[in-house]
Amino acid sequence: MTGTATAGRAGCRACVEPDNASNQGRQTHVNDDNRPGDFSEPMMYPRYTGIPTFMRTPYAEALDDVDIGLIGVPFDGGVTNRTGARHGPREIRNQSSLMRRVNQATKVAPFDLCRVCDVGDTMIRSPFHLESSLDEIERAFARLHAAGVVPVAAGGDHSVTLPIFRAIAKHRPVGMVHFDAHCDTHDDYLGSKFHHGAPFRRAVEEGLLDPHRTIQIGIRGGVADIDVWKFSHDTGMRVVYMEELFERGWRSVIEEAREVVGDSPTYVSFDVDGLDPVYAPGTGTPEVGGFSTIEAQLMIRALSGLDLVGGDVVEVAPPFDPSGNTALVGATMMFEILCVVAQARAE
Ligand SMILES: [Mn+2]
Repeated sequence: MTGTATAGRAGCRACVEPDNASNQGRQTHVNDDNRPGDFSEPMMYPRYTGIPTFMRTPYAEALDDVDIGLIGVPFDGGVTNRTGARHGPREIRNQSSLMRRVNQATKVAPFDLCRVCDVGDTMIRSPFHLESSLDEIERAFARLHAAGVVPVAAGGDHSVTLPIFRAIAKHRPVGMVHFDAHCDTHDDYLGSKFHHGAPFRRAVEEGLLDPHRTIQIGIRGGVADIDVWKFSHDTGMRVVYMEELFERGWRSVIEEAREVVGDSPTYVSFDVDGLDPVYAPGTGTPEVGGFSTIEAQLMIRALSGLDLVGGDVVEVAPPFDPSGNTALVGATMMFEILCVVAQARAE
């Protein structure tokens, strides 16, 4: 097995591995001897078998031996129009069985660099109460953060990134590379400060997100008010509208993104509606004229080397795409984010 992986995977002792007779008494260590028929870890099982954890990683209840936690946030109570993202984590888990161990393009092997586990879903006991749901999400991520576990999350709608920031950015604001069709810096809507169009306005107000270290890429779509994203511009966020990305190309834009976020802690938030709906129709607020899957992959890979402290893929709404393709795309973007976050975590 080739790759830049050097750390050697000690095995995730906290992890509960799916019961498999072939696994009894076997080490979880992955080495160069992997070959078909080697069932030494869940990722080597046939991909249509077993309990569908994220990317076939071991499921962990305890966090003692976890470096990166893949976590689901099944909540869409912040959606302003078409709900469905609460079903995202389950379908992303299902489609993520198609992920493999090594990123062919970058040679990064995230499961060798870090102990990566599926740490389950954030339990939301009061889903009909938006603000207390956000509190519950925050507590789940605070538990990860306290254990030194870096989160790579699957939403859920984009409102969930605010409580993630409340958990991981309390002591210092983070920068952000944000892929989306919308800036999500709107104000109150229908009497609520909290919804999936406003998380980053609230995050700046709460001192969790540094707007000068924030870049928003892929913004487009008709608007009710031409000044709808005024908050982003007024606070100094770098807003890259889709026309600019199209004209300049992904490489130039991502070089600028690296300059914007610099060397300090940075989060990657990937809303699948940033992609053109031909690639990701299963989302609540599709906008035509977006970037492609390969452009997204290249942009995420080009974040390698930044001080990445977490990431998410949000707004996968499986009911709008019964083919499962949007969830496959979401799982793939999650894998790409995992690869660059694992590089950062391993340093
Ligand atoms: Mn969004």
